Amino acid sequence: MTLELKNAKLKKWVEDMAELCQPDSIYLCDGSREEYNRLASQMVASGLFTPLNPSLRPNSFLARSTLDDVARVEERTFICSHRPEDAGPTNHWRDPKEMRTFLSGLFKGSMKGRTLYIIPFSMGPLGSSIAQIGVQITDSPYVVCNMHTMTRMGNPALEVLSDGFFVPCLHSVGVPLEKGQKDSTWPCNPDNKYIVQFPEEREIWSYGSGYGGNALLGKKCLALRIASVMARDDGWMAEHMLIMGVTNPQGQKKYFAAAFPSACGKTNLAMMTPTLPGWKVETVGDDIAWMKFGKDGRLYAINPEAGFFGVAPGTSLKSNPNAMYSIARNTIFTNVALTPEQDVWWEGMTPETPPHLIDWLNQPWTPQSKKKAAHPNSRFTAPASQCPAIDPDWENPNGVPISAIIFGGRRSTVVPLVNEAFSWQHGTFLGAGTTSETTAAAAGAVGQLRHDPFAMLPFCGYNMGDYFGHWLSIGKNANPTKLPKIYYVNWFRKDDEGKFLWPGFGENSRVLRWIFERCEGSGAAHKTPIGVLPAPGAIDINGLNISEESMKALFAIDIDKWQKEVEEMSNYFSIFKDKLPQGISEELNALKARLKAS
Ligand code: SAT
Ligand code: MN
Repeated sequence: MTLELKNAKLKKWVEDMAELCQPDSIYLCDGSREEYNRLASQMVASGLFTPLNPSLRPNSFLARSTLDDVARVEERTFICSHRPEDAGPTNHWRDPKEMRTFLSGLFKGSMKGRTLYIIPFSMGPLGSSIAQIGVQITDSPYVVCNMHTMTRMGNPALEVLSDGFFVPCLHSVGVPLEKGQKDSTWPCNPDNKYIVQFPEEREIWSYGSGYGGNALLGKKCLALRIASVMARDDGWMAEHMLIMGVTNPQGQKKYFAAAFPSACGKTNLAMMTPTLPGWKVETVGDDIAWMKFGKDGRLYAINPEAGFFGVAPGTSLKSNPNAMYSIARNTIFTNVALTPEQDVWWEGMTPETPPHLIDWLNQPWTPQSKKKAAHPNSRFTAPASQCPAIDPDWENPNGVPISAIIFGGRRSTVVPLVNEAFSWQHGTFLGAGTTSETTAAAAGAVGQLRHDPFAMLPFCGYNMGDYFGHWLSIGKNANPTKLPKIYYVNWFRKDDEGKFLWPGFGENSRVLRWIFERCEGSGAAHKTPIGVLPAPGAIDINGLNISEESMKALFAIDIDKWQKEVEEMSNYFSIFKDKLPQGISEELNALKARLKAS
């Protein structure tokens, strides 16, 4: 092999992995447009990419996966820390030595008949002191093209790497090809999926899946699971959060970061078109935030990604016009439906359902069909730079200063529209107590209530109890006046008939406005047992067709239900045993006492 790799560790790793995986050829990605086009043409030829109508959606493609490779697989995701207690009760742990031996067996010869692609990539603006370099080895050209959009990759990343540190990310779809064996259009190995993180070694091995967070290893595996461990060790934060700039009619601007579980509307919130006159929202990121303290003592965030890997269903010109413009060209769609005009379609995209489609499984479809035309977790991969609402500072290597952190989930009952934490410690408790109804972003049942602390349940690379502790220590070591204020929101509360009480989408600007005002020291509020809620009338509902009764219901605090909630929470927290930090127990007890006294 005569690869020009001046980083000795990289050269050795590539050589070792090539020897293990036995690919037919090896290719070092340069990150160029030409390279993307070439691989896309190859995938068109292989049948994996269907080119879309260039006059409707230039330079865009549809990919279809198989039925058994449509989402992240949390059951097959492992944290292989040296000690099981460092993975903690919310992760699947395996002994790193045993796992390495096992994986080496799986990967042996796994790339036979395929090309091994080397993708050097930067998570974060090239050269930013907050960014990290990874190198992914993969045998999937689909992954390479997605990484082109989702990261800054190829020669520029290799230059930044120089002879420095990188996170090795090994990926194979797990389908070696014997001589003459015909490839399937979406090769994967559904019975042998392994998404494996070695946190201490900062290493990732992923086998058997070609989909999303299982295969684009810069995203959940590096930017969250591995980065959360780096952040713990080095005093920063790697979070499952969107980052947005909010400007008021006077032209003042603040940045918020917000954590919601997968498929709970982070992309919609990050790109929102406010209905409140004169307010503006700009997008820094829609999924992940890395935050470090600046010299001025404030917390600064970067978006480590360069693209959006967003949920397609429900996205429309009405719900999220900025997303629709972002995906107007240069976009890879995965598992959506195809129209007779060779454009894409999904449930909720247009007011009217087209009479004839080809569904995501490549079958003819009509509105009479029982199944959905697009898979509920179908996705678009689009360059962030194409978003009309992209923030001018989205690639600022120093990040943007964060004034508020927002948590939320899908809760049809109990949890009010918005709630402000009394303090950083109380806010940490609110984050730790995040619960949400499950979505199609992960394999498994949909709509079941589960604890998802900080929306990080599937993404925390270490013991979640220690992660709570890390949040508390961030607060203890900071100047409290410089720390972001913390909020908990719930757009999804329903009335007794099961109808959403709050219109959501652009109307959420009304809640953002209150948060903005609170950060300024204004915004009327009153203390309740669960936190600081807007005073009646403090949320601007001018021009909104909502009854007073609904507004009351949105903020109702049912003490009995909260007492049950607390009981349930304390059961949940008991799984962390002695890893549950004192700050969290203190807040739990304080909440109990406040509820009792009310
Ligand atoms: O498939 S991904 O993990 O990238 C998307 C998500 O679940 O948030
Ligand atoms: Mn996500």
